Amino acid sequence: MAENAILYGVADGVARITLNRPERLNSFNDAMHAQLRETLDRVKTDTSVRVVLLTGAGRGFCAGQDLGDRAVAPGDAPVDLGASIERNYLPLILTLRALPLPVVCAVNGVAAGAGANIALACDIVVATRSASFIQAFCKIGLIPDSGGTYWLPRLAGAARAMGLAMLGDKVTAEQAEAWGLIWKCVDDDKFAASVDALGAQLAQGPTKGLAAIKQALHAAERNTLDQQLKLERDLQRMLGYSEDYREGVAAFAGKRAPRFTGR
Ligand code: T3D
Repeated sequence: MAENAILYGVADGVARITLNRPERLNSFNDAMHAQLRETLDRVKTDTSVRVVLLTGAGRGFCAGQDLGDRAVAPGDAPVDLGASIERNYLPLILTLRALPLPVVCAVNGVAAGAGANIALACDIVVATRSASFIQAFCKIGLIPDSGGTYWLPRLAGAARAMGLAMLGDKVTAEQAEAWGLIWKCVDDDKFAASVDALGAQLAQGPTKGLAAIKQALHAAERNTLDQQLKLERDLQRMLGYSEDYREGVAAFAGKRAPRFTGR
């Protein structure tokens, strides 16, 4: 592949993945999707990785699909967008959700279209105060994809979901935080340090426990109370056997900070 559309590096347990097509606001073409898939496959097999950090290069996070690859005009032959979703966006979202690791999205600028919803698919979303979120789909006659119709009503409520999806208004990072779409927004000059600190905190955390939290909270979206209580029992049983649980209790008793190893 000619361009390095994805930058990747692992340091101190943090795998940093950077969408790298800044001149197109990191919008996705097929090559970038393929590189991201390969990168996530590497993450899955690298046992040193304890947290994934997804961000964008330049002034934007991601503007969704590269519309330069969709150069259609009235009267042209129809295109099958379902094939694109099936091949690229659908597996990407499912992969991010299924990774047994915390996935942090550091939204460094505008997140539009699928870019906004890829961010919302991550476990913890931190945005720089000047960032924004735009459900741009309605402006080109489409629906929010990449889980947009799933996240928006769950995170922001039905009324805001409908307004956001039908109007495509820009939501500031502050508003996104106030509406519960994201974890928090951070002043631009403190953003990099804050993201690094968050990555370090999660990378030093009890990795199995964090993965179980992710699994349980996602399962709660479809489970009955009875099913959820049983899942909590099963996960707690599994975690009770972990080295990190023993370390956590010993650290508490010893009045010291725990040294979790992820085992
Ligand atoms: O097709 C399928 O596979 C189905 C799946 C679809 C998923 C989707 O994501 S559909 C939605 C696609 N995305 C959009 O509709 C967003 C389009 N972009 C924008 O609305 C605006 O660019 C932004 C609101 C995101 C940012 O606006 P602004 O004013 O800050 O920047 P800009 O000037 O519009 O963009 C800067 C450059 O990036 C510009 O290039 P230029 O003129 O400097 O050469 C612009 O054309 C380019 N760019 C921005 N977004 C895209 C893009 N180029 C290609 N595709 C884009 N999505």
